[in-house]
Amino acid sequence: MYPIRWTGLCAALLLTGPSFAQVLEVPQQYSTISAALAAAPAGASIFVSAGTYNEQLTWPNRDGIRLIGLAGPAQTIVDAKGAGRALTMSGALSSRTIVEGFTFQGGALSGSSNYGAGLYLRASGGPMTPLLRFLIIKDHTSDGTRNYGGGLHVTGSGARPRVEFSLFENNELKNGSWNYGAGVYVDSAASIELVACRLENNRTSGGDRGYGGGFYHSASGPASLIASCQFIANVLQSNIWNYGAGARLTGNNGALLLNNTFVGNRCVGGSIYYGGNLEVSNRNTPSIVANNIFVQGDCPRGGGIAMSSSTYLKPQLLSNLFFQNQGGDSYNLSKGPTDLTADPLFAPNSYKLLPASPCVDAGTWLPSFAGIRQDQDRQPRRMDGNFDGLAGDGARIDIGADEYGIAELGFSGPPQVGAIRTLSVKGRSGDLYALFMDFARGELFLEPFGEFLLTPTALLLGGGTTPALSPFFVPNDPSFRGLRVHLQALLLGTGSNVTGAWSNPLEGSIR
Ligand SMILES: [Ca+2]
Ligand SMILES: [Ca+2]
Repeated sequence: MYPIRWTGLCAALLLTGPSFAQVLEVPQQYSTISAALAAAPAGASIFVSAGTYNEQLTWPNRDGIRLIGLAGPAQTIVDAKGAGRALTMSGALSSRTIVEGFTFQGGALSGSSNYGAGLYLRASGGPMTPLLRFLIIKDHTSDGTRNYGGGLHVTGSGARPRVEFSLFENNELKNGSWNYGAGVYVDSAASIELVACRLENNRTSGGDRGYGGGFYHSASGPASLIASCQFIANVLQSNIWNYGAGARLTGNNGALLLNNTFVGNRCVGGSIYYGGNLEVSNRNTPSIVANNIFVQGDCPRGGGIAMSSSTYLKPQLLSNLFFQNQGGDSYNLSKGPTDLTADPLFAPNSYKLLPASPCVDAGTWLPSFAGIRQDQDRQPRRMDGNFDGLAGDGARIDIGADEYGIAELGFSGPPQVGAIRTLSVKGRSGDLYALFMDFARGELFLEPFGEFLLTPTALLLGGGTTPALSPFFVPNDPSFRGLRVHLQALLLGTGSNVTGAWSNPLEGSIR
């Protein structure tokens, strides 16, 4: 075990210069998150300590505010307590606007037109492209005539939020003539990047239409990107039409549905039904459905994937895997020539791949896959999972939401001025590793190692052999607070082939 040189961090901070972002603290300086949001200038960071905040948040139309739950979503909870919606964002906000590390729960709407019981994002006066990450969005309910979006509703031309590493769970749309998108609803002018999220046990019940238990998008604008997500046990149980219990992709324009894992999504009851795991029906441009796992879906017309009419455009199907779908793997369309039928071999009690899975290094990579470079457990996509290096198939993307990998980087806690944290690097015993740090994110494919997610000017902090535990120290200077640091380790195999794999990247705001 070798120590990681923290002097590299000090030098880097001196060279780069800290950002001097203003920091507001809840509840130390502001007793409520709402008060801090109202007071925060553009570009400020709001650090929220662990606790339950019984509030309904309205975001100000000022760009670049970062709202960070310091202890993470399990301990930092915004509860609307059934009084209405949990979070409303309306205006023009860029990706410098960040919401990270919260649970949003307990939203409830019951009027005739219910748009987003949990979160509502509307573009107005410009693009709406905030970054939402490490969120739990659960237990929101909408009960009325039009129920559009239980967990999240995205609307307006120019709206394209990126939502990543977040859980949508147990959101419900009830009794509507229209129950669209119990987990996530995206309206026709808007789009979304939904990456490495999990949508589980979202459902519609009663009423006429249940469309999209996990996700619904009827698109006339840009293609949405849905990648590395899990759709698990979402249920449509409306009285007449149930289309796409896992997801429904419809409207004029197709979506990019890449590397997702669908398990056990079900259409229950009703009289007209299509697609347990997925219903797809686009008119002008087809959806691209590649590298997805569709297993154990249940619907009398296509438990795996279905089109509600054979006259719509057939999606482009590439390297998907089907297994044990009740009602058939496909309905109104045929599987693609590179699709597989096989047991995906999930690890016990998870949807991660075992090393012997037929999904490992078996996917198809297309240039249009930009933006899916991390999997469910934040490992980079395109890794050499079978460690056959340049002598074999190199770093190929896996099928499904999980990329199989053995390199893991961990932090004992968020970086803090004047504090020492412990970094852990895991690999096989005796693998060599090198650790890199940066102040920005990048994307660089390096065969045969896969995706490097820092920039070419990242600093080499040190290295050694795995497993390793090493200190990471931030100088005791408050001007470093709010600065974001990014770390990633490269694991180098010691076999005969030249090969290796990148770890998950770590990133955090210095507190
Ligand atoms: Ca791989
Ligand atoms: Ca993984």
